[in-house]
Amino acid sequence: MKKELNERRNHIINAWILGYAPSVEPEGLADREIKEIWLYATQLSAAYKMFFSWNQRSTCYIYPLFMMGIACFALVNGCTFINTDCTLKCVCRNDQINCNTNFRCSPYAECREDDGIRGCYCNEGFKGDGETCTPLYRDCYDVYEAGITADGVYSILPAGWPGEPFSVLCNMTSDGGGWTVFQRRIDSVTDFYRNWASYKNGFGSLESDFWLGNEQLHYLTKQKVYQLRIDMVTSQDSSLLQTYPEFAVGNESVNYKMILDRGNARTGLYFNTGRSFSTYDRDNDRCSVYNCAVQHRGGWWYGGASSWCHSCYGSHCSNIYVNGCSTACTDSNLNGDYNGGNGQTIIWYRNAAGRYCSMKYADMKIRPVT
Ligand SMILES: [Ca+2]
Repeated sequence: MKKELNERRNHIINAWILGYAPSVEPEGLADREIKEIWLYATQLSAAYKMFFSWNQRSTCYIYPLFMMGIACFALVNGCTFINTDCTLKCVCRNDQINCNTNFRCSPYAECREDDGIRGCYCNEGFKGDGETCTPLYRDCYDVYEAGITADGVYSILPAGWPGEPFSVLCNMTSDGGGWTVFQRRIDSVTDFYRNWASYKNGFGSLESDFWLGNEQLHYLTKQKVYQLRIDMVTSQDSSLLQTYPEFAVGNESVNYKMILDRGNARTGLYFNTGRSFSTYDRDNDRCSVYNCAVQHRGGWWYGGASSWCHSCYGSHCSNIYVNGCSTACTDSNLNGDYNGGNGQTIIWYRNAAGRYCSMKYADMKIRPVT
């Protein structure tokens, strides 16, 4: 019995040494030990083939050992090898091979051959050994600083962010680039009349309309001092630009309160500064009569001067109806209905004389103050 076992074992091992795994499980392998050897040899054979060629251009060398009936590779100089699909990594220490069959590439890495060496290589924008990859960038400005100057979607990980890296849209063209875009309106496809959780975590598509998420915005803006830039196009095709020297968003416990240095601008967000965020299911505005997010059809930092929030919101408040886009809680709301009616559309405060209504394009973006 012992002799027979050894013969089977040698058959398997010899097949493996020749560079191929026995493709069909040999008959009569009821014995648990032999079966394990076969499985092991199958797993290692791909690695063997690769390392045969690798060996020719490396100071490391390999040779088969037979220890306790199990064939293994030995490498010197602490070399490692990884099999074809990067599911097996073997390391040599003290002439002993230790193989990790649980080895896997990071979700942010690719299994490939690079310069003749197979392994896990972190995706662009990540760094690490391939098994663990962490993002290089905390915001789009980091991406820009790394020499990547094409507009597009990149993966970032803001400092302290508790979750996985997430994708952001980077604007690399406006005023030199490096802007992390957190809001955009292009068309009416995406509904912005959403609840608290939706605004908290973000919604929409980075390819078109979206809100990045209040959580993301909070973690982003607490990293550094950020400036805010808003580009818009009115329904009459006029381009508008508004910048603010400082912008930040608090955490959820303060209802994502917006902190803004309004600079000299008495337009746009002037009266929204310092206000909490509200949605139709979370009323944090200063109006006791109704929920401004319901009135204005979108999550926003509602609030204004103390005289705002008119209890007579409706047909009798002609004094607050300006330019056909009446509003009761806010001078500006870029998250209103794309094609909304009075008070419910995308509004931007222009000056004492009125507002821009039904903006056809808007985006909001931040960049560190340097
Ligand atoms: Ca209210």
